[in-house]
Amino acid sequence: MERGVLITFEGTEGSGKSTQINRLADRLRCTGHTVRMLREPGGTPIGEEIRHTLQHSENNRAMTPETELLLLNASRAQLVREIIRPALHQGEIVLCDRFYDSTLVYQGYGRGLDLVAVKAVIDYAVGDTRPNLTLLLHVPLDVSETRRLARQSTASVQRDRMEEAGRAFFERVERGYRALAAEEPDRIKWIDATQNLEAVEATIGSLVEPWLRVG
Ligand code: Z5A
Repeated sequence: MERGVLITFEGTEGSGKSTQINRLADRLRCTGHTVRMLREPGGTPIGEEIRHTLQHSENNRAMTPETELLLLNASRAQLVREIIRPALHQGEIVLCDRFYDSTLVYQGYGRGLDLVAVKAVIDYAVGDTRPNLTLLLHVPLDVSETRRLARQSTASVQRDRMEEAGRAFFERVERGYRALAAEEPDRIKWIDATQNLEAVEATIGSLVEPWLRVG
């Protein structure tokens, strides 16, 4: 039986997912919880190789949406079995930077793949391993773009194929997130991530609190 908690973070680029996962993990560890931080695609040696293929490899320019869907879910199937299930079994709090909602919105709504087919692939990859809580950090597209450009100007950034889609793609992604949040309001919590870091952190803290069991 699984005793842990799986919390996933979703949202467009630059919405503050990594920042808030780090803050939450620090806070939870200070209060005695065992926390596992993961990211998708990736999170295992196999998954990180898939991530490189999907995002950074010079050989990925001809990748089709179907290949993208299958690679993302190959990475996910590995992550679920190698890390997430054992961690939940040990009673850990698993914080995952993106999970299958990203596939629904990016490959389903964004790339336009058939949502029934996308869901079938996801079901095969994750089985009954589902998030207990999903924190959807929302920023408007302009904010997302501004934060990405600011990062690009300060860091040595690798080319990322996933960022090469046009604005219409990201508008469809945004619509996808709105649709998912409306479909599953108990699991998916919509958070205004244009607030300052501390305000977003406080909102996240209050949403996570009911899921905490010291173990
Ligand atoms: N993808 C997919 O298509 N299908 C899937 O199934 C999965 C993924 C799982 C992964 O990208 C790509 O894969 C992603 C979707 C696709 N592509 N896109 N486009 P990634 O992992 O490389 O990156 P990301 O997930 O898009 O996140 P990110 O760009 O790293 O951003 P973030 O983690 O959400 O934000 P951050 O790094 O914490 O913050 C960004 C900046 O904003 C930083 O300078 C912060 O200091 C600043 N920030 C954060 N919060 C605030 C607030 N509240 N105020 C002001 N400034 C802030």
